[in-house]
Amino acid sequence: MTKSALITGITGQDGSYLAELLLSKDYKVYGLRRRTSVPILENIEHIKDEIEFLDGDLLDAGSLINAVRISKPDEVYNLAAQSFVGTSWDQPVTTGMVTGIGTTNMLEAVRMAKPDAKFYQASSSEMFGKVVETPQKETTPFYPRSPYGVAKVYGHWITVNYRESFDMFACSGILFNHESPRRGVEFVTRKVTDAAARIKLGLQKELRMGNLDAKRDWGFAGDYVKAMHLMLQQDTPDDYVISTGEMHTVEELVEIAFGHVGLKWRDYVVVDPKFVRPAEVDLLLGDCTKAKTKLGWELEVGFEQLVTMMVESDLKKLGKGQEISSR
Ligand code: NAP
Ligand code: F7E
Repeated sequence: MTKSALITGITGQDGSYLAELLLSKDYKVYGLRRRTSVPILENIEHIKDEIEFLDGDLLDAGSLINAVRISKPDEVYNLAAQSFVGTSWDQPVTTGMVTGIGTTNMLEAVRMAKPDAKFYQASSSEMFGKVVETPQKETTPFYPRSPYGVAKVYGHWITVNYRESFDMFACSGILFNHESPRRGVEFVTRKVTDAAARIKLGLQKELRMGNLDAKRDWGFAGDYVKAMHLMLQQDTPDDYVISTGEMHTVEELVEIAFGHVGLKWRDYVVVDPKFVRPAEVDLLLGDCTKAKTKLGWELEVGFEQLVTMMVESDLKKLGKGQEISSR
């Protein structure tokens, strides 16, 4: 029988890859979409006719109950969030409400309208923040370093709590940074690949950056959404770290992106205190042994391949005159 899934955050990077994956598996896909003055459909333009959109917002509990009632989903993927760490210092309350309390609103909607639906929560490696051990795994204590990280810790524990309180099939995927050509341009990978392409094409002169020493474990979003789906195909709910197990600095990222278009990054990159965060997460490195062993999850795209894929995509978009507003 055809399964159905409700995805919140369908217009975002992960929502678009997950929708593609589920459609390829013959799911009926419902997407929760909030009202915007102009439609934000760039990431899902190619599949929008195959998705049934439901209006709603994580801050509006009634709209979520309604969406679950209409879709009667077998699986719910809660991907919606205020997901940019930088903005979480400028809008800590919104971030706490959407990224934290929004998770409770979604869990309550499922509990009331379709309690046997399997639930996925988009937890984050940002919960490890100022890391207390390396590499980080499912048992590593949390030490969030931003309002975003704090909100995600809340979302994580409320998901665990609903699993334990109401016997719901609720899983948290603790995903490390994952990127793609569909990544928002404010995140460091896409900011760099977009700038390398613009500078190459003569559309930009320099790139202003924050901390080049930060280290991250970066993977490809297309690989990571497969792990989300696998978590909900298990017999019992659990939490899993999803990562590559490889760490690179922001400087290495810049070097690969600029090198790919034949430019020396030092000629263009300027460190600007404006992009240095009030509290930094210096390094993140995940141990995903549990996901590999229990889910049989495997990575396909490596770091260099990811960065060059993104630069190529940006060159193509800009070459076609598809301008992305500068930050
Ligand atoms: P993203 O591209 O920023 O997408 C976020 C989505 O949430 C968008 O569809 C956005 O809709 C929606 N949204 C925001 N506020 C909402 C609200 N109040 N009500 C309903 N929808 C709302 O994020 P992503 O990279 O795909 O990440 C997906 C999830 O995984 C997020 O929860 C993120 O925090 C988490 N995560 C991401 C990573 C990563 O490296 N990408 C790692 C770990 C965890 P609009 O289009 O209308 O803005
Ligand atoms: O920063 C440093 C910055 O904004 C990565 C989100 O998806 O992954 C993401 O959060 C690093 C940080 O991602 C610039 O200081 C230097 O150390 O790309 P980012 P993030 O903060 O790691 C986690 C797992 C999530 O859950 C989040 O939703 O890069 N950095 N210079 C810079 N970062 C940005 N954005 N811009 C700079 O100019």
